[in-house]
Parts: sequence; C-alpha cells; structure tokens
Amino acid sequence: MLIKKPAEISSSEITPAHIYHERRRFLRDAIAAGIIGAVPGLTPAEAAVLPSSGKLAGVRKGSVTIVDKVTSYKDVTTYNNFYEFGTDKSDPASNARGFRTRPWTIAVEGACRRPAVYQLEDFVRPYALEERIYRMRCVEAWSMVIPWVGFPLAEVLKRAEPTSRAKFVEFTTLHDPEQMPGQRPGLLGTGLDWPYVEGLRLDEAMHPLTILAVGVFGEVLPNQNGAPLRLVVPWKYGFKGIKSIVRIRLVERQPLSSWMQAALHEYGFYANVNPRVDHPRWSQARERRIGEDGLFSAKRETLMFNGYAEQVASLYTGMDLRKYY
Ligand SMILES: Nc1nc2c(c(=O)[nH]1)N[C@H]1C(S)=C(S)[C@@H](COP(=O)(O)O)O[C@H]1N2
Ligand SMILES: [Mo]
Repeated sequence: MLIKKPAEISSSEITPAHIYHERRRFLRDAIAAGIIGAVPGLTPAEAAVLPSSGKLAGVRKGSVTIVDKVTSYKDVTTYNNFYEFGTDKSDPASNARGFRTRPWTIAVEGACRRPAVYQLEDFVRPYALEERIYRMRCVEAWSMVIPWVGFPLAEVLKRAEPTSRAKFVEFTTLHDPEQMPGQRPGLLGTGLDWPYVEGLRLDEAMHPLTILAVGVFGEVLPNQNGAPLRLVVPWKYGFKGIKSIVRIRLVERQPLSSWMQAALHEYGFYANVNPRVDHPRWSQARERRIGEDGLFSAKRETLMFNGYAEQVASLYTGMDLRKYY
C-alpha cells in the first residue's frame, strides 16, 4: 500500500507547544485557586468550562465556505445513526435522552510521548472553539449540512507528541450496555461488535478539516449526535464520524474498524466519499439532501470527496481509490 509519510513533527514545534500548554495549565489552576484574576489572552474556551447543555460561550464563527443551505436543527437532531441507541433514525433522539455525559474521561495513548487520561473539561480547555459548517454524507446516500462546533484533532495529537511509530489513529466509543441498549447481546442484530471503533491514517487525522466536535448550532452536542465529543471528517462517509469517544490511540498498524469487521466488502477503511465507487448494494452517484430533496425527487449529484477534493485529494496521490475504498 502506498502511504504518504505522516508530516514529520519537528522538535522545534513540540517544545514550544509543550511549554505553552504547561503555562496555560498553570494559569488556569492559578485562576481557579483565586491566586490571580482573569488573564487577558486566555481563549474563551479556557474561561468557561464546557457546560453539559445549552449555549457554548465564545465560539469563533468560522467563515462559511459552502453555499449549501444549513439543514434544520430538527432534522440534524432527530434523523440520526447511533446504533448504540437503536437502528431507526428516530431512536437515538428518544433513547439517548438520559445518557450520562458527565463525568467523562478521554484517554489519549499509544505511540506518543505524552499519553494522558483527561477529564472532559481538561481535555477541551486548551482549545478555542470554532464553528465549521460542513457538508456531511452518509453511506446510505443521504446528506445534510451541519454547523459543528469544535477544534482541530491535529491540536490534540500534537499535544500528545506522536512518536515516529505512530502511523494511524484509533478511536473508541464508550462501552456501557446498561446505558446503551444497542450494545446488549443479540438485541438489535446490527452485526456490529461493541464498542464502536474507527480509525484514520495519521495524515488524515492531522488534516485541518478533521475536527473533534463538542457542539452543533452553537450549543452543546445533543446526546443523539455523539455527546460529549465526536469525530467529524467531512470528506468521508458519516460512519467514520465516531460518537461519544472515550479513547484516542496512536498506533502503528491500520486499525480494524467496527464496520470493516462487520462487512469489509461494503465498508473499507478509507471510506472516502466517491461517486464512482458504488456500495455493493446501491449506487453512490447521487444523494438525497435531508429536508430539501423529496424521497422520489431527482437526487443531487454526489461530489468526489464530498466536495472537499481541493483540500484533501493530495492525501491520496498514487492510491487506487477503487481498491482502497
Ligand atoms: N458510536 C457510533 N458512532 C457513529 C455511529 C454509530 O452507530 N455509533 N453511526 C455513524 C453514522 S453511520 C453516521 S451517518 C453518523 C451520523 O451522525 P449524526 O447522527 O450526528 O448526523 O454517525 C456515525 N457515528
Ligand atoms: Mo452513515
């Protein structure tokens, strides 16, 4: 397989970032202890700890780079795939209502110099929250336009200081059959093994379009959308966007994702949106925009890399995208 070498992270980049974060941590602890007052220059994300619901403070408006109309809040929050809470589109919104997202810990581990287990608030605190309006495409041939709130995954990975052995990143969802009825043995017959696992190549994970989202429509993520923290990779099919993440692991080998394990011929590792490579059971050439296109109206054309080819095509130079689907 042709793999682009992950961007080398020079030590000159690592040391300042490390000192920067230490300083931020010191300032934050000092503020909390009442030793010093609010410090100018702290980002809004540092000033307010991520609330468990409601409006997110200090979200930087990202520049709107697409002309598409944003999908309605109702469709984004009631037409979901989150099999841990059921397989009907409306199941997650009703079944995830009581899902507990606090306290929540995230482990960053594997091939890195600074592995750590974070409380959610500590994990998020160093990063400035930004709105990113992304076109999203499900492998089921429907799409939405969603205003996520989050921060680049690259910042999290840089903070962990990957070693030269790190070639991929593996993500894992919470495993809690008590709270997630879909994880109870045999109940839904999704064919998925739990917990849900996804993966990216390191350079895909480091790409500036790849974000970790904590919110949508300027508010904390509803549980059905993957609270408290989920991955968003807009040029790939939606199943790559793993929800309710508890572990981020830097690894040497390509991870085996839940969908690859369930049906490798249908869901490959790369899962790049590609109108020229059909799903074995249906065409991927067109899609239905939820809330705009009727079930029977002419569907709109699906774009290569979901319309993000200009930004991401170079990641796959020299790869046969029919083989690496
Ligand atoms: N843990 C987990 N993550 C998941 C899924 C899931 O079933 N479990 N479904 C995926 C699929 S198929 C899609 S299309 C998106 C849907 O995200 P949304 O409901 O926020 O639009 O979540 C993805 N992430
Ligand atoms: Mo999906």
